[in-house]
Amino acid sequence: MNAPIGVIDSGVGGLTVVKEMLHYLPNEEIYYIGDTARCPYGPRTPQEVVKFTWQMADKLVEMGIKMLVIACNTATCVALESLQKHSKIPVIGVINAGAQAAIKATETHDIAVIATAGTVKSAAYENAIASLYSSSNITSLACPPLVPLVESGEYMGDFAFDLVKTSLQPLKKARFDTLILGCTHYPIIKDLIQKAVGEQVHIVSSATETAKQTLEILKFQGIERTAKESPHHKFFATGSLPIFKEIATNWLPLEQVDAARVTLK
Ligand code: I24
Ligand code: DGL
Repeated sequence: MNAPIGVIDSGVGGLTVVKEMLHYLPNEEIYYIGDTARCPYGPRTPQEVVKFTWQMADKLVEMGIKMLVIACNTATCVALESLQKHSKIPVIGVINAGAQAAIKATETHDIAVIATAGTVKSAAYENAIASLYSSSNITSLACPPLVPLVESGEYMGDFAFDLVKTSLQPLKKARFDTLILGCTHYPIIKDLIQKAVGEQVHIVSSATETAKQTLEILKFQGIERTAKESPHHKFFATGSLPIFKEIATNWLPLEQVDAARVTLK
């Protein structure tokens, strides 16, 4: 089936999921919406995030997608269930894939999750992990400074490492052998996070796991793209296009990024 896969996010962070999808599903076509005008979702109320997420999903369904991937952790927490319930197409989010991979990776069943305030408050990772293995010991930590750190572009030097160390300080008291990166932006600073928690900790990126799960679902449903011509991905943003295009071009292994402005209502 040659229809595109829809991917939605609060802004540009979901491009970490797109990058993994380009790797694991190179023949699939992707339509992406980033709600850059209203980003970040992390500090918003669940009601707002549900409304915005539905608006993006509706827009992509109108464009004819065959499956929807919610790349934003914060949006997945509050909107996945209702979208799954009311959509005719398969809908997945980043939480379950991350939770499953953590259960596979852990040897002690002690798992830590770092995420935005919204994601931690929803307890979505705890619930997902507990539903897979009920006696897991889970520690969740909100790290509000880390999204702005990545978005500042200054995530390479000593300042960045100090900020990561300070943000993760509360984990020092916790016992865990596996850490889930429960936010779109964290894979970009994975090396700093690994250094801060120690090399012995398994780090699970929800972005990678979601791309792999997308492939499984396409296969299971028999809706993989069969067209031979290379896919033409389309990107949409609610905010500034030049900034969006610059980040996407810089991040994704694509010659051209076809990006347009979209309004949501
Ligand atoms: N990374 C992110 N967001 C930004 C940024 C960045 N600016 C530099 N880098 N800006 O997220 C968000 C601000 N909005 C304003 C409105 O329009 C859209 C952007 C993480 C990127 C995930 C792929 C640093 C940077 C980059 C390219 C790739 C990776 C990266 F420029 F971290
Ligand atoms: N995309 C969000 C997430 O994965 C991070 C940025 C935001 O707060 O909107 O939770």
